[in-house]
Amino acid sequence: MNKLLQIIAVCMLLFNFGCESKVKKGSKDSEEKSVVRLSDDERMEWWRDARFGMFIHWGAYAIPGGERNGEVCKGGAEWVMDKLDYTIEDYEKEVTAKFNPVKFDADAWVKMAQDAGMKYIVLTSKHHDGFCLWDSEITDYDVMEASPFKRDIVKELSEACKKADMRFCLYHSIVDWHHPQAQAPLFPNYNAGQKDQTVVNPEFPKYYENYLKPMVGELLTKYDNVDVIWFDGDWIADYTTEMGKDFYSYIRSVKPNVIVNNRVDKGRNGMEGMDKEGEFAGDFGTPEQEIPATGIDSDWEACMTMNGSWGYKPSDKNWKSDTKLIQNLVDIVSKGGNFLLNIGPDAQGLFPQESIDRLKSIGEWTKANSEAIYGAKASPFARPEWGRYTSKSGVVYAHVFDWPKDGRLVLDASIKIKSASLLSTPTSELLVNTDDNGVSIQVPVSAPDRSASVIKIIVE
Ligand code: FHN
Repeated sequence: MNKLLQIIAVCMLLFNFGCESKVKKGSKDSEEKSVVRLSDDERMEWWRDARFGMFIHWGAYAIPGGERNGEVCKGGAEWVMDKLDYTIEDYEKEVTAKFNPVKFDADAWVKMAQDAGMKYIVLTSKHHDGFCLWDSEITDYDVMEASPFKRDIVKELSEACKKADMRFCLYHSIVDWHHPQAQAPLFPNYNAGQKDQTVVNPEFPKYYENYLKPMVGELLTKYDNVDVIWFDGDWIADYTTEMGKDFYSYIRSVKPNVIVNNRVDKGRNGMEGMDKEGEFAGDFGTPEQEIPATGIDSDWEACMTMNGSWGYKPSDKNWKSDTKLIQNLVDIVSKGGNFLLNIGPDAQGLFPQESIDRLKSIGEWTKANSEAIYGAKASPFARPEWGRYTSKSGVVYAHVFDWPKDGRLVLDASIKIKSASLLSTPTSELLVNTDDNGVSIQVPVSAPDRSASVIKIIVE
């Protein structure tokens, strides 16, 4: 009997049964080993097709909403710590220690993004105030230890995205006003390092190596569906191009197919969106609150607020109209970019009603016109006076913002039209006229859509 047991034991060892080092099917180890390193074009493919994403600026700064003792801060409310002169201790006590957004519902957020036609969500895991929205092993200044909320927000949103087949991405600030080795000692002007590039914290390299870098590693391993890391705060002199390049290759070594924005390095000219000439790390440019005048022959994403603030700021009533936001989306796609539209949820975890209303009407438009946006490319034709063109192979989409009063839509003469129809009613073909004055399409008297009516043109 003993002999039989010995033989079984030897066999088990030989065939690795029950051996701990064996990679179990479906385990994390096996996933890591089976990751195929995609080419850059393959890696960027989903992002290029997606065209439209939701930026979410959320943190404890939603509590003051840009106001302190009756004073309203200028600009974004997420800057309140710097703008309204909180000491670190005051901010911890008056802001983060009160963060308890009990109405936060990750599934509801994802649904609103999805209904609006957005294909990815970028959540602020840490903004410049340094407060972390996940359960971190690296710091106590997180939602679990420093706030009464004690729910891992990154985890809840990551899981909600997984369930809904929504791409999940994280914004992460290089600047940190709370960490003593970053810029914190500069109270009351935490942002001094942006204006004066001689202002540095000599300890910053330690913050980079022992805090910032492992933190992003933690996010990438703890939440396995992070598809983009969106950096910000690259402008301080403490952060160097060597760090940027090291950071980029570290991130790709942890997760080979993740996409990283250009603010991981120091390629931008000041606060400009696109990189200057040179060798810089990063996969896409980041124009902010602006749309480039013309198309750009590289990947880019314009991020924009709906009012003037990234973080929740109830005093800011300067909301862009739904038409403006829809036309911005079209404008951006017609120039080959992506649109990352921001929401600043309130201190309870709810989207502002003004944002909800806009998301709803954007969603109605994207649903009806999805074909002309997702996977669409920049137009090869000059920008028409009445709107924009987007294109796909063999098709040009005319997005008409200003509907012609005479019922005659004049097109670029170089478009060789096979047929044209309204995207909303594809069965009724529109009459095409080609004469000495160029090419035009006969359109109905009134615009089918008040924001942008789309005409699908099959080309030769
Ligand atoms: O300072 C931030 C700002 O608060 C916000 O996060 C935007 C989003 O792109 N970026 C910074 C300024 O460039």
